[in-house]
This record gives sequence, structure tokens and C-alpha cells, in this order.
Amino acid sequence: MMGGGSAMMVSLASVPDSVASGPVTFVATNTGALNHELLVLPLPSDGAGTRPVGTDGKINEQSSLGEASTSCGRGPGDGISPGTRSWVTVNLAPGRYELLCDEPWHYANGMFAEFTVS
Ligand SMILES: [Cu+2]
Repeated sequence: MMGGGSAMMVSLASVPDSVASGPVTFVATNTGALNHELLVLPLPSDGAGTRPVGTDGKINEQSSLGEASTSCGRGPGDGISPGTRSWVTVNLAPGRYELLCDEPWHYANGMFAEFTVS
């Protein structure tokens, strides 16, 4: 579930926040007023929310394992518009991951969550 009211009040929450290893399907529902997206990356060594943010307001997506960012569809796209959802299935090994939104400045404003695979 992801949402946001005014300007940069954005948040991301995962239910559940831990699963067994193997294929994991993430369904990202945008309950906010802005476009959002969901990326799955290994947790940074310093913890969730510690990635450097560039001058464009985005993080380095190079280590992304999967992305749901299409309105009403699977996989990458131009963003999940308000009131719609996107999904992606990622094969995850046991470990700690970070779920985040990389629309400009959303990560910097708190749009991330830790996710555990056991
Ligand atoms: Cu967002």
C-alpha cells in the first residue's frame, strides 16, 4: 500500500513485511494523489532510507531486482497513477531488502520500507 496526501507527504508500507524465499509477487496499490512506483532492492548496509539521492531526486536504481510501475499492469512503466495498482514477481533469496518509490524526491521524503525474506 502506498499513498500520499499533500505535496510530499508520502509513505510506503508492506503487508506482510516478511515472506519465505522463492518467487514473491508484489502488488503495489497507489492510494495517494501522486504517481508512485515500487522497486525492490537489496537493503543498504546502513539500513533503509540511507541511499544517496541525486540532484534529480532519484536514487541509483542499478541494483534493482524488480519494479512495478505500470498503471493496472505488470512490471516497469511510467508510474502507477492514483487509484490503480501494478505488480511484479521477483525471485528472492533469504535476506533483507528495501522496497521504495523512486519518483523524484519520494525516497528522500520517506517512501521506503524494509522487507525480510527468510
Ligand atoms: Cu512515490
